[in-house]
Amino acid sequence: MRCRPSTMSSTSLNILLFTVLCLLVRSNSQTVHKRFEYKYSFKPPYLAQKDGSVPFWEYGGNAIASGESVRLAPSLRSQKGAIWTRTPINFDWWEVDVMFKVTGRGRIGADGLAFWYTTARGEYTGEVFGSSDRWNGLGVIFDSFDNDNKHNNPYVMAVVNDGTKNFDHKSDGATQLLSGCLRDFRNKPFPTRARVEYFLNTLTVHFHNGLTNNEADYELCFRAENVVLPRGGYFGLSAATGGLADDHDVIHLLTTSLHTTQQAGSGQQISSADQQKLSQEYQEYQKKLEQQKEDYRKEHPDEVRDKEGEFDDWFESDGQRELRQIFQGLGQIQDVMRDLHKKVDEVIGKQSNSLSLLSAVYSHAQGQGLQAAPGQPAQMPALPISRQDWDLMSSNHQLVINTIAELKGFIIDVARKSDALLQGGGAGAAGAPSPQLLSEMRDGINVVKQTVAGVSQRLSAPPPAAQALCPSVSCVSAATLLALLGAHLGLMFLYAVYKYRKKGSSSEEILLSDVCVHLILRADIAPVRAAKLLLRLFDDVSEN
Ligand SMILES: [Ca+2]
Ligand SMILES: [Ca+2]
Repeated sequence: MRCRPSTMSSTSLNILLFTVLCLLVRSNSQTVHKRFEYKYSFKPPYLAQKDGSVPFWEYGGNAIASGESVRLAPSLRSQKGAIWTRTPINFDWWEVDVMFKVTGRGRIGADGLAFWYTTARGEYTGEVFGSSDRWNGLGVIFDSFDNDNKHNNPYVMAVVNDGTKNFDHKSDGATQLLSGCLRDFRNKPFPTRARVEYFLNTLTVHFHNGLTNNEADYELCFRAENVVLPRGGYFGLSAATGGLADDHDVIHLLTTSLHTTQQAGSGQQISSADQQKLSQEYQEYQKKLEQQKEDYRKEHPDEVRDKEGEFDDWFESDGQRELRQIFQGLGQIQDVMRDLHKKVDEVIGKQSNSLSLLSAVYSHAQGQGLQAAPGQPAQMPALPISRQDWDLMSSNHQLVINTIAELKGFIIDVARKSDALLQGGGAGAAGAPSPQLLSEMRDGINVVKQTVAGVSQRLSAPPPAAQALCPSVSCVSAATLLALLGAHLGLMFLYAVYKYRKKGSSSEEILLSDVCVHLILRADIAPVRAAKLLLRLFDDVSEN
């Protein structure tokens, strides 16, 4: 009995470990495979070619592409521009990293910039941040201007549209947005970045505030689950200015397709042959660009220098330099803080790990303690009797044994006296009991003997088992039964004595009957042993 719980607990522990292992293996097997999609990306240097075109992309409106960035909308009034992928995407899940700068002289800017994933390419001079209204798909909007005057701009938000809704500029899309976060992305020392991830119908937007140049400084803007976007859409970027105007520059847009393991496995089989060809293509393209740039430099040596000079003038003011130094200092402080943060996270992680281990060990030990200790505290609740009852019972047993020892003395005495009586009766014929009486007595005694033997057999079973067998409420207790048996025995014996006395009485007979009455009437006689001893006495008597 005691072994079973511990084996059970070890089995359950094994099952738990197995489950954890299974989960670990499963989570490892579900690693996301990423693939950079250069046909849906652009980045400096040589973002735009010599003719101004951006490979795999089309732009229009007031947008201008240079080698370093795409200026979607310049800081002039009512400007609009956009850039779109030429072909729709051919993968389901993706991650797009957009690095951009929204800069302007004003304390407040307008209107903002948007990233799109829509079933059709939008206009270049549309109503919603330079793109079309009633789009079908997703728009991640960086809204600079506070139209509803709630002092909650600049704001980053995602708006999913099924092609039927008009964007509500008056409320800054407050009633239409899926989710968003309040982030200032204007006039930052470094370019701001947004990482939009759409994987297994979960849309996550991380934002990099541009206070540092560190790749790791993204923070979560929002995460939205159960987002269903149409398949095979186009990526796009657009921007617009209003009465107030910012420069809206996009430095890069990097697309990565995301694949689960199964998808990646099937995809790799197809691409293994293709891959070499594509990388070759890419390298050739890079060489061509390099060549073109060299040619351009040779042809226009002054222009390049002038441009660089312009930039130098722009950036070399004392205020700017000071500001940059401050920001650099701040960036370093932030780096240190982030390292500290990571370390604190590590410490907390380790602590919680060890805590959970400790608690697991503690609970396991506690469970085993209950099973291992044979002591009453652990097992008492399983039995129908309490410890007090148990103690009472054992003390009663002791009392019974003492009483029986006392009784034994009496009975031996009685036996001796009855022997003497019988011998005396044998000598005198008048006082001898008739054979008929003796046989009657023997029969009666045999009946009692059988009953007592049965009872003693039952009583010899261990008390807890006896307790467990009979329901505690309705059972006749052993004491009651034995009292009844004792009374029965007593009556039998009294009857025998009475019959015996009828035949002929003497002083010895009176003594015998008195002793028996005394025995039976004694309150503290332990019934079992008394019955057994009486039985033996009767055996002796009947044999004689
Ligand atoms: Ca707005
Ligand atoms: Ca607002």
